[in-house]
Amino acid sequence: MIAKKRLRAIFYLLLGIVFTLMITGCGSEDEAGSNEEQSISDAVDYTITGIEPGAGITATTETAIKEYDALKGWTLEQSSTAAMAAELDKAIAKEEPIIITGWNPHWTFAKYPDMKYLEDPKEIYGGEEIIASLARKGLKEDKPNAYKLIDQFHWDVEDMESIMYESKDTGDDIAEVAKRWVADNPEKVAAWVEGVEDVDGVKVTLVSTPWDSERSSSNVLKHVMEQKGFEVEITPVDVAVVFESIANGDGDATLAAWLPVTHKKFYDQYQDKFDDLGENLKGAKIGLVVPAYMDIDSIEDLEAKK
Ligand code: PBE
Repeated sequence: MIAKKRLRAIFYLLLGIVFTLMITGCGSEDEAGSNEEQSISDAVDYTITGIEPGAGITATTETAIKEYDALKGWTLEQSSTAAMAAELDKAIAKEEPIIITGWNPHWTFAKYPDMKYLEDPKEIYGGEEIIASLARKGLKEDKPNAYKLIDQFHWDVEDMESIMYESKDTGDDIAEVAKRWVADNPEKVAAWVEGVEDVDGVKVTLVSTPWDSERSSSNVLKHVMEQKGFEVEITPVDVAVVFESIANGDGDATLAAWLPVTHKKFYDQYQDKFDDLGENLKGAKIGLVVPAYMDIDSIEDLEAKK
């Protein structure tokens, strides 16, 4: 009787073991199978979702594709910042993989705090970027008060972001939000206008780029300058045209130069043809960015297209 019970127990134990082995065996085979089928590189079709062709980050990403073996055969899809944001929304909604050209300050990181920059061991995208102000040659002599104010303008990442986020949240135009920011930040503004005399309708052209970051800075400065009596026009153009027009004197100044990496090509090209007034913001950054749910950390974890 006892022997029979023991036999039955052993039988069920063995059955259990066989069954467990079958299940775990199948499971790991399945996983291995799906891993092989779809790498991240394959899943994104060896494509980086980019922005405008005229952006510095577009040129920098073309360089990255040339420099990294892991990016051989990859495509940078160029369209617009809005189209890229729409692709990102779609991918995140479905938890699908996507690789974008991303930067700070930008509202993406407020809307999706779980985004990460891919490590860039070759430092193609550099480390910390600054945003610099440039003035045309002769502005200092022609419009000394404008030059002084532009030279004294600088603020923090948080200031710029607060305008971008508020515009995104409320739907109010950045120009309008910038005006409110100026009213709400009298101490910062006071430091910029220190020693600047009031003028009577002196015209100033600020050349800028179409991104929210530069629309924020340019509109803030425009509003402060108008309070001092300047008449300010903001012209949003491609990065190449920003540098060209400051170099040839068509534009008076810009607050939109991302350095030392993002706009290096243009900076070097026109280097001695403008006054570099130094940074107006520290702590900017560019790179390849992915949602945190993607199991990847470095550009070198990607794979060349076969
Ligand atoms: N950006 C935002 C621009 C500069 C500001 C990083 C997209 C670029 O030229 O790449």
